[in-house]
Amino acid sequence: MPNEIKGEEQQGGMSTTDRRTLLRTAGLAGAAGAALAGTMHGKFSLAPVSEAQAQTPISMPKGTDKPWWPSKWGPEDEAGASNHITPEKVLDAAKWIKDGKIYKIGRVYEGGMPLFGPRAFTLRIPGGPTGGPFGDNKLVYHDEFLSTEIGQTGTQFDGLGHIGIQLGKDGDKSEMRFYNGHTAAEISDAYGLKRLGVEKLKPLFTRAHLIDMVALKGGMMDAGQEITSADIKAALAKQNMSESDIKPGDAIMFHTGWGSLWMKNNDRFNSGEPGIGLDAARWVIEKDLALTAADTWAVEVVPNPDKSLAFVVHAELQTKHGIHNHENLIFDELIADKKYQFVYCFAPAPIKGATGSNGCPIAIT
Ligand code: UVW
Repeated sequence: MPNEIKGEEQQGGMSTTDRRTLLRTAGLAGAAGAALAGTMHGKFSLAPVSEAQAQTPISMPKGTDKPWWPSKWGPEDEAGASNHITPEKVLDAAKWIKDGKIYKIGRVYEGGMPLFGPRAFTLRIPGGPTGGPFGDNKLVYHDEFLSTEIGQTGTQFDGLGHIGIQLGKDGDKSEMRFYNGHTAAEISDAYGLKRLGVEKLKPLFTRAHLIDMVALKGGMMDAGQEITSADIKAALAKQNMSESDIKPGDAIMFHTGWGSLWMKNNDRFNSGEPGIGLDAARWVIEKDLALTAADTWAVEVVPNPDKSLAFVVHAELQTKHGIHNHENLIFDELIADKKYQFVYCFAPAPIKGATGSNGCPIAIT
């Protein structure tokens, strides 16, 4: 995150300087000396909104006007919008499976893929083969060693402990708040998050609506180009889909064309991206959706049209509403087959205390 981005090295094409400049600009404007005095909820037991609001002090960071906890899923909840996935929801989603075709909508993980800032992805297989031969049958085997931010590289599903908002002074972990008001002081640990780890999420199996922004705009969108709720409505109409068919707990996905730069022009891919802004985020919240996704590395527009804001859609959806986010997906085959509605299926890797998950999401039609 902003203050932790160090070094001038080039990672996956984008220099960390570029991203740091972007983030510092936003950080300066957003850190308006917010202080939240006396609103600490007890350890893991959260104050009701009314009490928290009553004690809310004068200033909050830009983009935040009031505390966002407890969540609609209860003050102890750590599963966020994955709670939408009930047996009824699964059965309803399954009605969309018509031809039984499965599309992989995740990228292949490999060295050379674009990475955010100084993140790394390094796979090694020592030996070759790693071990053996064993027994008279002379068995040999390979094991890999992987060094990476496992939930935050390549196709990545953001967990609820990933994004928080600093409400207090710099360095005050007791007022760095995450989903459901959990603080960095409570959850951060060098050996994995003590709360909000990705293992707490329920597997997702839900109806997904794919918005083809390339078709709507007539070509690949550009960095900094915002997808608005009006764009979503226009794309739905163009694709003969009805807005009223989008139900609570569904997923919305955006094909912007930006993914065509993947490993072809990592510099440009990393330099920013098209995506949803706060207007579309409010539409997602109003619809009570479970997940946003896109063929980009953040799903949201970067830079934000309001240059003082950084990853504000992440905070709005994930931190404040527990709505999940899946980044760096690939929709080319679905688009080619004109499949805009399908079942999205993904079980986050249950790595205790992890901030997100790698893995291969699938679309079933
Ligand atoms: C950040 O970590 C800021 O972004 P992302 O979730 O897109 O990796």
